[in-house]
Amino acid sequence: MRLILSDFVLVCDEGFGIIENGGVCFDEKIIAVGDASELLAKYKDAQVERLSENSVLMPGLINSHVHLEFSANVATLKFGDFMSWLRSVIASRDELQSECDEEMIARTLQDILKSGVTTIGAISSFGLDLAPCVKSALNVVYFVEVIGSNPAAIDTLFDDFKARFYEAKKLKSGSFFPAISVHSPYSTHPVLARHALDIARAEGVQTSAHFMEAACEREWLDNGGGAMAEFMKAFNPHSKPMSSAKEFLQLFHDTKTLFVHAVQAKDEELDIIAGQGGSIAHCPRSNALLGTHALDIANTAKHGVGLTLGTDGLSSNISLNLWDEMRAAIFTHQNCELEGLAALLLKSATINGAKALALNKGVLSEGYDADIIALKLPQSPKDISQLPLQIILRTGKAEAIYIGGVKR
Ligand code: MCF
Ligand code: FE
Repeated sequence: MRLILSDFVLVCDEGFGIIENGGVCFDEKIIAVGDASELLAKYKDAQVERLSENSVLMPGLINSHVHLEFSANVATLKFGDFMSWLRSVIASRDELQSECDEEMIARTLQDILKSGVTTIGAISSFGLDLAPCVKSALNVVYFVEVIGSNPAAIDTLFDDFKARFYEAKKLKSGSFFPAISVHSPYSTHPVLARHALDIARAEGVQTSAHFMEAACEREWLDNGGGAMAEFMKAFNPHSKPMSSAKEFLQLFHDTKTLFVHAVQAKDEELDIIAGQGGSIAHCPRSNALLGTHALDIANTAKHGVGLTLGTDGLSSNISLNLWDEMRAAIFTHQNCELEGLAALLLKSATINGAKALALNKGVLSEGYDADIIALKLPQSPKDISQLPLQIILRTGKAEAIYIGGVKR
């Protein structure tokens, strides 16, 4: 049993409690959180460590959406416009895949861990990331991707998906959770999506989908027009949207799905997501680099949709550091009140991420998994109400990391 004491403890519960001169007592689970002197008096057998000045303890961060298999991208993919990006992905997917090996993914996972992220939601398109994810100290919710729109190829695509999913299922553990991702409404045939989601419900695994990422996706699904239509019609002049946005969401009934991006989602679609108990993965830097719009985070909150935070892959980002992502979000959402925004971002990266991924994590409270990070600020803010903001502005890595109570 360890007892760690710090200047500040960020509980990351619903009320976003902050304890000054606090501590956390834990083994593999959290035993108690509270005032330092009270914990010292109560847990006399604990191995005690007092962190240095300006220290913060908080739950390990959760990056709810990342694509590790695209980690070789630096300047191969075209940024700035969603359709140009998509074309460049299709042109360079094989090249990027061949440049990325298990070693690169293992290194990427290690960097993610050192930043203070203890859990990721990883989209797996090919299965290249399976072994490194299983071996990693990180908790990984491993979303096996199903994708493909050609009706004639549904059986083959489904067989390939099933092979990847059941391979992952064999490796399920206390830190590796197989899950299912339906790529998107424009890329995945609804029959294929339905089959995959039947497996998700039968196996009781988490689900995710890219949804309403770009204005051209909106236009294509709503009326079969726009820049995405031009792209689709180059393959097949008779192509039509495979489902409406609403029909796509309805495929996810009886699942609590993590919908990624959703910057173009309409109010009624947010209501459907909220009604299903789903969440949104917000990836602000990906949205900026692919020329889509900033998510209206006040509106998602108004509709009762839980907000989580993701970096997306290096396919649409310059780092997989979730602190960088939070800082970018601070500069993106200039219409939000700053201190409230900082607290919302930290909740998105902890409690909300854990809820969306159905994990007993993300909060420093009795009974939760002891996934804990220690941070060190250059200076403590004079006014404690600025602490969440200062943490986001000043942190790039964790000083110490515990996963399931084990120091990493
Ligand atoms: O989230 C970003 C942008 N939107 C969609 N897909 C991806 C993103 N980053 C990587 N992807 C992958 C996706 O998983 O790129 C492929 C899929 O395998 C795009 S579809 C040809
Ligand atoms: Fe993505």
